[in-house]
Amino acid sequence: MKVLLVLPPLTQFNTPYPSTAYLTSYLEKAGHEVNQIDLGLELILKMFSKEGLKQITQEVRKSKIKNELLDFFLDAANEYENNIEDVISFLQTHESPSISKFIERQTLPEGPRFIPLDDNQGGVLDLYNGLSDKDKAKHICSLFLDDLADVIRIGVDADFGFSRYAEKIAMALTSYSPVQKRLKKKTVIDEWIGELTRVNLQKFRPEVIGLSIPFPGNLLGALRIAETTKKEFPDIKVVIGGGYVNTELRSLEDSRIFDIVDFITFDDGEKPLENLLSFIKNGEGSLLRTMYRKEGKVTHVSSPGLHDVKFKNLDAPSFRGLQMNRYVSMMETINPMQRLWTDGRWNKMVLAHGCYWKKCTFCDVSLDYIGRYEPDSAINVVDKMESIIKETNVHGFHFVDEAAPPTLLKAMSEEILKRGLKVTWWGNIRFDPYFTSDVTKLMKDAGCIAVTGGIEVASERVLKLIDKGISIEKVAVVTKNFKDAGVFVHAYLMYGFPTETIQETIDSLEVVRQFFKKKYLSSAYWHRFALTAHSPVGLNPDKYKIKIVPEKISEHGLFAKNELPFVEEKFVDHDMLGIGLRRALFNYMLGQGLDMDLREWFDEKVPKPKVDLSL
Ligand code: B12
Ligand code: SF4
Repeated sequence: MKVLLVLPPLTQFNTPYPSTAYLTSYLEKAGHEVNQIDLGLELILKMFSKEGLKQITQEVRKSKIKNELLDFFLDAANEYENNIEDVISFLQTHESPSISKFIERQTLPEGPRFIPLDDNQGGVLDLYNGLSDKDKAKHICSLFLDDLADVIRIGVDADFGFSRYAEKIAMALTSYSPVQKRLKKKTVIDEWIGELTRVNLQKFRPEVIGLSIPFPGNLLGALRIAETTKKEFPDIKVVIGGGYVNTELRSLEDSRIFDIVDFITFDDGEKPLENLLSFIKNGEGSLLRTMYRKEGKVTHVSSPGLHDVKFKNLDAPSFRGLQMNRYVSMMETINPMQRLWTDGRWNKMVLAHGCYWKKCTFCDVSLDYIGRYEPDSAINVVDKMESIIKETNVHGFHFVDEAAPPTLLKAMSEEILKRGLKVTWWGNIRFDPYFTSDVTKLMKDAGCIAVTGGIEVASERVLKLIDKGISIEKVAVVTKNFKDAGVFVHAYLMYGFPTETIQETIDSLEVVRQFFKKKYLSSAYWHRFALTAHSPVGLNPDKYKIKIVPEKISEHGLFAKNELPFVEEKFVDHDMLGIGLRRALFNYMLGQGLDMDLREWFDEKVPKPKVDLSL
């Protein structure tokens, strides 16, 4: 069958997300004619073109919103329009005759996003001065786009973000009604998504369109594409799948989404989609984890005897059709670890299905994409890397595992070195004691440049409750090993875990301060704990002394279910810590304030740290 797989707006625009690449590779082998497109990238390139900015200018004028940035933008509209294509071309190719013009800072209009650079806020200018000319130009061009993104958010569409579209609507969406309402409203961005859908459907003429929805910030974009398809090309069948669907739509009762979507599949898409294509072609057949509307009711079918393909038997993902050289790199921050998310092109690839640890109590371990652990072999992995390089000509890899298995990383590094393969790579790990100084050095030699991983909390009591299987002392050793090997480390941190006290969060910050001071960490991010339905805490709330607050379900039935509202048995005002924690991290990442009393980061009174840790 003729299938068009689509990455809907908006995920990221420096490199493609890998879901359609995995599905393309599998379905092509099964004999289907498959094309894939990144509509997020197409949208961004349309928006950030001379024509696109002209339309943005008109919309801002029409909006009549009174705002200082919008006034600045309208005054400088010609300069924005005349420079935008030069900026985008430089961020795509990393080459431009205009590099020196950009860094002289006389060419591009400079809005509020340039203030930290002008005022040397947090030492940003000092860090900027240490960059190469190319990186300086990249930073300047990124700030130029950041100002434009603010203009679009304020003057055109509040739902716009570089890596998410209308994410807020998709959060804790128990009812479909807000989406239905939002679909009725059309901003210029929605018009563009519709137009790009039309153009691609006319070009590829598929019988089936598969929309990948990895994150909440892709839901509206995907449904806009679905709506346009159903309205203008009613014969094309619309299928959705992806991380958001796998996590949030499992308990779907509301059938209204089937006005614009024909089928939903859950978990790995290879086998369900293969079966669905033959079901669509023949009007009958067996289905795997597939939902559709039958006689007005949501029906979930999983025929007995059908199974997923073993992960190690899958071929390398195929990025064919996703033109790597059109992706746009951004360097909004100067932190070398943070820029990895938005700068450069990375072949995204999975080393193992699921997580080898699968125990953390806040994590969705009961879901297939975490709970079913199936690693690939080192030889297979490196074969796949070589095959992807041939296709994309990109030698950088982002391993998108939940927590890459340490033994496989070691074996893979040995295999890369044995074959003399020149690659750079990074990915998410668990701070496992297996990462000794020998292993981290080996990884570095094989091209590892950075790792990310969850420390979550730096309190031994809460770490036990989370069942992360690590201790602060061990994390200190592992992060030091990476740092000594020359590998950047980014830590995910969490505050507000049930029963966690303010003292424990403050103690965590003290540990984090010491880690930054020792340069064990290059960057970090503090998340507020969120209770999710498929995590051990969500499945067993009493054990964690919380009560889930029942939600009102609309008369049409439940739409999404993931994040759950809850109350703790003993109230703790975790929220008052958020701003101070983020303020501290922002400064630590710039190497500032590492010797300050950490209570100064907070507006409210907080206790002195009590943690006794000498690193
Ligand atoms: C790596 C990762 C990240 C990385 C990289 C993200 C990126 N842009 O590439 C980072 C750390 C940056 C990240 C950030 C976020 N992430 Co994340 N991330 C992941 C992770 C671990 C792997 C994603 C991946 O590449 N998988 C590999 C691909 C091949 O798998 P896949 O997309 O699931 O596709 C398969 C199936 O879903 C299905 N499928 C996919 N599309 C389609 C389409 C059709 C038609 C069909 C039939 C099937 C199908 O078939 C595919 C092949 O089997 C997943 C969890 C997981 N294990 O998947 C979470 C996950 C996707 N992330 C999640 C979230 C929430 C986020 C954030 C929003 C967090 C936040 N609050 O900021 C951000 C959003 C970032 C963004 N806009 O880019 C959630 C999404 C669930 C939800 N509630 O919607 C997940 C599921 C984890 C979780 N349980 O919390 N993430
Ligand atoms: S949080 Fe990470 S290490 Fe823990 S179970 Fe989930 S994926 Fe595995």
